[in-house]
Amino acid sequence: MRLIVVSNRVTIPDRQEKATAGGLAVALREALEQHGGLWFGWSGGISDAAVHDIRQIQRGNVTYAVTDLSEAERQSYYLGFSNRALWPLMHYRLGLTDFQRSDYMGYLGVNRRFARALASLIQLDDVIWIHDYHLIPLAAELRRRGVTNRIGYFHHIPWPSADVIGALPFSGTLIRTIAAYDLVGMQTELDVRNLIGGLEALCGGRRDGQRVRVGTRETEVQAFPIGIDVEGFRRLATASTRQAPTPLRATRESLGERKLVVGVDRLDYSKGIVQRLEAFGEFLRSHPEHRGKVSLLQIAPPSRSDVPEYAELDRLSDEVAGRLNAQLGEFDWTPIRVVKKAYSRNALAGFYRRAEVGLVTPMRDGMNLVAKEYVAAQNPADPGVLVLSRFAGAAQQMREALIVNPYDAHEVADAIRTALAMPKTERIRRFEALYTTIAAADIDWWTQRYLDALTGRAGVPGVEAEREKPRTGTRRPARTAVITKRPSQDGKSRKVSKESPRKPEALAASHLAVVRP
Ligand code: ADQ
Repeated sequence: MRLIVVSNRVTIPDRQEKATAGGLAVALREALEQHGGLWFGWSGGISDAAVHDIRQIQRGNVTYAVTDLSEAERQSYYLGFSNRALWPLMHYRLGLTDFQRSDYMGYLGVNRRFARALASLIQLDDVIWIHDYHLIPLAAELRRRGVTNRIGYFHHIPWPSADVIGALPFSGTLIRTIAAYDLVGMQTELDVRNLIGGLEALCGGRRDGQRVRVGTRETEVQAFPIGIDVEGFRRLATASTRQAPTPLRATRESLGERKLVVGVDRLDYSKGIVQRLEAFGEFLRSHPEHRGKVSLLQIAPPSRSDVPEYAELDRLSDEVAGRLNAQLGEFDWTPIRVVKKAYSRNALAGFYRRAEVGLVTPMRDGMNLVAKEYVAAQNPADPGVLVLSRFAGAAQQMREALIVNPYDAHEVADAIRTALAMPKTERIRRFEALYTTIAAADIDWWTQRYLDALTGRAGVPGVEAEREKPRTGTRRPARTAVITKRPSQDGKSRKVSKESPRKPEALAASHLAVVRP
């Protein structure tokens, strides 16, 4: 079997990239290396000759096949339909959803062009794994060209109910194309239910357990909550205490004894950054004893700045932080620091570890990897506390976080106070439970479980048992919940064999429940 991964953006690895790439990019690359494969998508570049030009670059046994977009395609497919219609709609923000017919046509056009190019590269035994909302109709376009291979889709962001999706013009036609996939992966059980409900309500689909029949096609919809490279992140964070990257050293020096609350997000309205700043202001107003003793560091690199809503958010976050600092700050204490740049993964790991509170309060999020990174980075002997929005997919797994409603500034403010005052034994208890959960369902577990389901290997006798054995020569041994790693109080991790209290499969079932530019 050869694996083909398709995603909106493809980054071709160079020597440096390994250190900066996110867990998902690395995990997908490893899956491709394991099977030999092809990664197809947009190069990130713009050129007028886009229509004909597919560049293939070989790295080991992985081929990267990329194409540029024309400026018109970038405007309609990427900035327009993907990021001004689908993104807000999928995040339950109907008011921000801007539908233009010409954008939708551009979106369909790019999917058609990708399908034409990809179809010529597909071999008989290839398994194709398509990622995210930019590419929903891609499988249908491939089927029209006679591709009969197994094709899977993973949807990284939330999927709202039929009522919300139904507001999008042509939503029935678009969603119907989902049925061209053999397997559709969602982050949570709520997303699964919403998608199946949408297929029933808008496309006349008929449900049979986890399978839905639409017309002549049948597709399977399942939750696969995405994880991170927990062990790798833990190692980065531990290393940061010995050898701190420069930004971290400077932050430590300027903070002194002060406590730190940290937020890390792309600058995106779905992440609730402005609401979080206001909640921190509320915390300082209602608990004045903390003034001068704690600061919020919000790291928020701008993304999609060409979309007006993002430019407005950029302005608003500066304004709110400036106002709160002016109202509440002292000559020797700045309550809120907003830093709008990207950091290396080791610097991020170090910031997380230094912070007594991780503030992850999106208004809506498919999963939210920052919540998992924050936990992975903690010192097991003296961990910080995660405050987590109930509207992040991660909240379905990470029950021992302080779960909050991000729309309620008072509730978030109270949670910050509770987190800062939490006794060490309680912090350790919560941390250990959270760490066990995220280590059991890490990024390798996710990739393997999805590919097993897509290739039909899931449930085949012997496959599970084989996966429980540590695989020699790989980065991380645990594929299932049964064997996992737990950090000991000395900061080193040791392997624990146990009957997991929460097998990931059970987690996914029990919940109502590619780093992108
Ligand atoms: P995103 O919306 O990009 O992903 P998220 O899950 O939070 O959101 O992942 C962001 C990643 O970017 C994290 O790994 C984080 O460390 C990194 N990052 C953020 N700020 C950074 C900075 N300043 N410097 C360096 N790195 C930074 C989408 C969905 C999510 C889903 C993921 C994966 O919106 O809900 O969890 O896909 O499926």
